[in-house]
Amino acid sequence: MNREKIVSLQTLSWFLVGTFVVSVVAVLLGVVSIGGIELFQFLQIALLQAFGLSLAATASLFFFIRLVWRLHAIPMGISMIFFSIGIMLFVSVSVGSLYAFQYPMYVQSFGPGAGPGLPFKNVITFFKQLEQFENVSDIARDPNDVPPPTNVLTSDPEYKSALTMLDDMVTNGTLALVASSTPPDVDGAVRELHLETTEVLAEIAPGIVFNYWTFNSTVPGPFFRVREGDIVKVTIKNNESSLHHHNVDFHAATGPGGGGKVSVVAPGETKEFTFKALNPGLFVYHCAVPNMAVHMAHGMYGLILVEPKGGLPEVDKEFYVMQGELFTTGSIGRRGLQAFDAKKMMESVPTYVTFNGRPDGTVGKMKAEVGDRIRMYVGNGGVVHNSSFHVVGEIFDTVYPEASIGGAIFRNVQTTNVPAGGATIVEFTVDYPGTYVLVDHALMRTDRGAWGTIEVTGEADPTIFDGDFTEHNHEGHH
Ligand SMILES: [Cu+2]
Repeated sequence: MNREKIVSLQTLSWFLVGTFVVSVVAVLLGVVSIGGIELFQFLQIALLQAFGLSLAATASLFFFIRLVWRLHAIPMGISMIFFSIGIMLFVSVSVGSLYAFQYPMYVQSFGPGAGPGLPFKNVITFFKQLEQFENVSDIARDPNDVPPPTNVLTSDPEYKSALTMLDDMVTNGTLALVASSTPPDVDGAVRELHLETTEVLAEIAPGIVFNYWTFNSTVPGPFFRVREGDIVKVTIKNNESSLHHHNVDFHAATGPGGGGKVSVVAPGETKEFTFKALNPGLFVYHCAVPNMAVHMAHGMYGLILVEPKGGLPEVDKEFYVMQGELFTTGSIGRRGLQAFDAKKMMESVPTYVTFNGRPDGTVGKMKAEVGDRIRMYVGNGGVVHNSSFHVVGEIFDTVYPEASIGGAIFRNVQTTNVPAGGATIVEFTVDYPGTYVLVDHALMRTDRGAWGTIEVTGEADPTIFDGDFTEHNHEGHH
């Protein structure tokens, strides 16, 4: 081995080490200059992984160069260069360059409107504006957050004063009997609904952060309640901090795009529109700005109940649960800031399936007493799976299939379908104390987060259920 060769080998090695060190510093400076320390903290796991991978790559390159040198096998090195060129050609020729400059790369869509991929510049903008996003401590909407029936809270001031007057008359004995809680139905009462679209940061689970897009900063958005024949006046505002346009499509509305066409709001903009609630039922509302699936898979969905004239039968408890899906770049349980993964969405493999925005979103929040009649308003934001909705240890004595009101009623149902972009209403009476677990009975999804609990307290009636509740180790791993 001659001296010149050894010198140039050393130079090459130092060059390799130098390149590695410079790249590490450049990446760190780049991250901090784009999104500050906050971005660095969010990305620390990914950065550590990238560091590990490039360390390994540098080391193997170091080894490889020395091997080639020792064996005096320059042609071997050249063949490796051609090997690399060949592989690159193979990968790039089939997908073309059109979708290479977006995130994720090469995701093409044949749907109407824009595809689910984002131009790289949007990704950079997101990182740059990271600190302006609101941090929401709990993204899950409380399942108890159901407004009372419309006849209790009529928006018409004349009805309110008339009801108060009648109530007073009953109290002071002027009037002996009056059904004060059910005013006659009015056609065309005006109901005002307020929506604010926001883009926020919140935890999917401890340490796992996602950029949710929401209606009123929870997932699902607020539960609205109107009555058949009402005039629904919708105000939609897009928060100034948003990076995207949003809108709302009410499945309860009859009109172009369910309101979607007239409600597209740029960041900071507010719009109004009205529709008449012609059909009773429980309806999904959602953002419909292209790419629609992308907006819904960030959390932009909710439910509106159009009560039939005369209302629904009275119950003791009403709960609001909505299934949804999250697609993150990291696999399930991976910590740190998780970017939305359009590729997983296109391939229909959600990372998380949720009840109310996150795994555990409804766990421990729904409570009832033995004897309570429960009604659950259950919706599904999709964007992939229908839900096989089931409450373990209960039977739905009444189901409004597909949330149809005025049509067939199903009796004594174990598991009911909640289509993506649809809903159901189930009713049952809790007869025995305990924790009742609600699931999507396509049970793989339970492990991805699709479950919740209703805790029932009260007297146990052994004629309904009896058994030995002593705990055993039944983990099943042995
Ligand atoms: Cu949107």
